Parts: sequence; C-alpha cells; structure tokens
Amino acid sequence: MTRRALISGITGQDGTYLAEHLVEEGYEVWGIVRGHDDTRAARLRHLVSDVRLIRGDLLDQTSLISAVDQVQPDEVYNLGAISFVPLSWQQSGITSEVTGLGVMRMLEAIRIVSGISASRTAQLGSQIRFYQASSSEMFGKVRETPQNEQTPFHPRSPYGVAKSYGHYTTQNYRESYGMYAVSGILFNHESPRRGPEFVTRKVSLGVARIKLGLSETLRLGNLDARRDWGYAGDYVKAMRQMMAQPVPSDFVVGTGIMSSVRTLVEHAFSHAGLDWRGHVVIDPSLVRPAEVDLLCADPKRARAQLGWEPVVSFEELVRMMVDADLAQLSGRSSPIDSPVAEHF
Ligand code: NAP
Ligand code: G4F
Repeated sequence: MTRRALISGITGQDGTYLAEHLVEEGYEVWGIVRGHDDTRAARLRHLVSDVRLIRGDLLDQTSLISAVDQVQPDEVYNLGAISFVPLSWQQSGITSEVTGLGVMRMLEAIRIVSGISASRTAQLGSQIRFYQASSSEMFGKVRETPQNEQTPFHPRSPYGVAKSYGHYTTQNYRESYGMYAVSGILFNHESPRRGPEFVTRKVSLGVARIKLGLSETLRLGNLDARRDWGYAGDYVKAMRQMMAQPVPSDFVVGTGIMSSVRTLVEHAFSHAGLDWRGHVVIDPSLVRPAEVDLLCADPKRARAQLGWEPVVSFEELVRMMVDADLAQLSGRSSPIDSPVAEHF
C-alpha cells in the first residue's frame, strides 16, 4: 500500500529534497505550509510538483491536530524550525516557541489523533512514525571529537538550546508512550537551495556576484570556525532510512570530515578563478556572541545500521553551489531565491 508522509518545513531546503526523495520512493507526500507567503509554496511546487499542501503552523496546536487528522499519515517528518543560528539571539522567544515547543506540539498532535495516553500506549506496527530534525548544534562547545550519539550536549545558542529541548522531548515521547519517534542528529548540509544567509550559500552567491562584476567584496565573520559539511540531497535519504528501522532510535549523520570557513572560501573563489584575499572583508558584527568552534561527526552507527554513505564530497558541493549561482545570476537558469545575504 502507498505510504503517506506529512512534512513540516516542506518549503525549506531539506523539505524540498525530502519531498522529491519520498515521491521517487512511491510515497504520497503532504506538506504543512504556513500560508503567510505563497511564493514559498510556489517555489516548492516549481521544484516538486507532486505534493499536496495543507495549512498549519508549529505555533498553533489546533492546526497541527487538524493536519494529522486530515492526512492520516504513516510518517511525520518535523523539519519546520527557525533554523538560522544568529537570529536565535535576536528572537530567542519565537525560536524557543517554534524550534523547541513546536516539536512537542507536533508530537501531541500525533498522540491525540492516535488516541495514545499514559495508560494506553502505542501498539507497534499500527502507529504514526515521527522524525525530528535534531542538530549537531546541540553539541555546541564540544566535549569530544568526533561527536557520536553518546556525546553530551553543550548548546551555545538559543537555537541549540531549543533543538536540545526538541531532542529530549522526542526521546521522552518514545519512552513515555511507546511512540515510534526518532531524532536524526544531522551535521551541516548544504545545496544550491540553501538559504542565502547561511555561510556556504553566502559565499557561493558572493563569488558569483564578484565574478559577474555585480559586486567587489564579500563580508564575513569568523573564518576559523570548522564544520562537517555535506550535501542535503544525501542527508534526506538517511531520514527515510531511520524511519524504516524496526526499532526506533537516534542517529548521527555527517561525513566525518571537517573544513574551516577559510577553506570553504578558498575553494569557492579559486573554482571561479578568483583570489579571495582581494575580496573578503572581515566584519566583526558577524561574529557570534558564543561560537561553536568545531563540529565533526562520527557517523559509524549510521553507516553500519542504515547502510548510509554520503556521495557528494565537500569540494564537489562547493563547486556545485558556485556553478548553480553563476548560472542563476547570469540568467542561464531560473532563480532559486533572491540573492540578498550581504547583511547576515
Ligand atoms: P530551512 O531551509 O530554514 O527551512 C525551515 C522550514 O521551517 C521552512 O519551510 C519554514 O517555512 C518552516 N517554518 C518556520 N517557522 C515555522 C512555523 N512557525 N511553523 C511551521 N513551519 C515553520 O531549514 P533546513 O536547512 O531545510 O533544515 C530543516 C530542519 O533541519 C530544520 O529544523 C533545521 O533546524 C534542521 N537542521 C538543519 C541542518 C542543516 O545543515 N540544514 C542541520 C541540522 C538540523 P516558511 O517557508 O514558511 O518560512
Ligand atoms: O552557515 P552557518 O550560519 O551555519 P551554522 O551556524 O553552523 O548552523 C547550521 O547548521 C546547523 C547544524 O550544525 C543547523 F542546525 C542550523 O540550523 C544551520 O543550518 O554558519 C557556519 C559557520 C559558523 O561558525 C559561523 O560563525 O560559519 C561562520 N561564519 C563566518 N562568517 C558565518 C559567516 N556564518 C554566516 N551565516 N555568515 C557569515 O558571514
């Protein structure tokens, strides 16, 4: 029988790739959209035509109950969040509400629609499966390197704190109610569909603008930060694989290789035949109040148990993103989104 998936955050980077992947795998795919901005829904439809949309908001419990009740999904993927770390210091209240409490609201919607309570726990096999988009930001000021499923959390931003709440809440619903609820602890993953405020896309857009003579400089913050960067198209496959396991549990997903922002900049500029030193300006206002200095995954468990492997390397990813932005800005491909990230 056709499996039905419901995705929150379907208009975001991962939502579009996951929707594409699940459609390819034969799922009927539904997405929750907020309804404040129909251009985001239109962009999604342009990328993946075969999805059905339903209105809802992670701030609104009733809308989530209605969505789950109407769709009757086999699987729910909770990707919706305020996901830009610097914004979480400026808007910590709304970040906690959406990125943290939103997880609880989605789990409550599933619990209520499924008729599960403390005295009537879920029967395995007849239940809605739940995926939570947890983040390596929870490791924050890392206690060990590389980070695995057992590494303690030390979040460094309101976003990391909210994700840690969502992570523990998911675990708690699994343990309290017997629900099939899992968290993927995903390390940074990028693509040409990445929001223009995140550093990889900011760099690929900046390089493309400079190459095409549309700009002279690119303003950046901390070039010493190191991240484990992979390709979003690879990572959404791990989400589905996690949901197909007989026993629900959490997985770290990353490449196991980290690079600095400086290396990212060097690769991106040199791919376009440019020397970054003449163009990059360090802007102290872009340095964070509390930085996550390094993140590096230990993806052994995902490899062994899910058979998951990243396909696209960091270098290929940087080239793919620069090429996509060059094509977009020179009018050789249709725009993915508005290239305005200079001030983030
Ligand atoms: P993204 O591009 O920022 O997308 C975020 C999505 O959340 C958008 O679809 C947005 O919808 C939706 N959203 C925001 N507020 C909402 C609300 N109140 N109710 C319902 N939906 C709301 O993020 P992403 O990169 O695809 O990441 C997907 C998820 O994985 C996020 O939870 C993120 O925190 C997490 N994560 C990402 C990474 C990464 O490297 N990309 C790594 C680890 C974890 P609108 O279009 O309406 O704004
Ligand atoms: O691209 P970033 O903004 O991503 P960050 O903060 O690592 O968070 C992303 O990955 C998380 C997973 O670990 C997700 F959970 C989260 O939702 C998001 O998708 O910044 C990466 C690094 C940081 O250390 C930052 O300080 O790049 C550094 N950086 C240096 N200059 C910059 C800039 N980041 C941004 N956004 N803009 C700059 O100008």
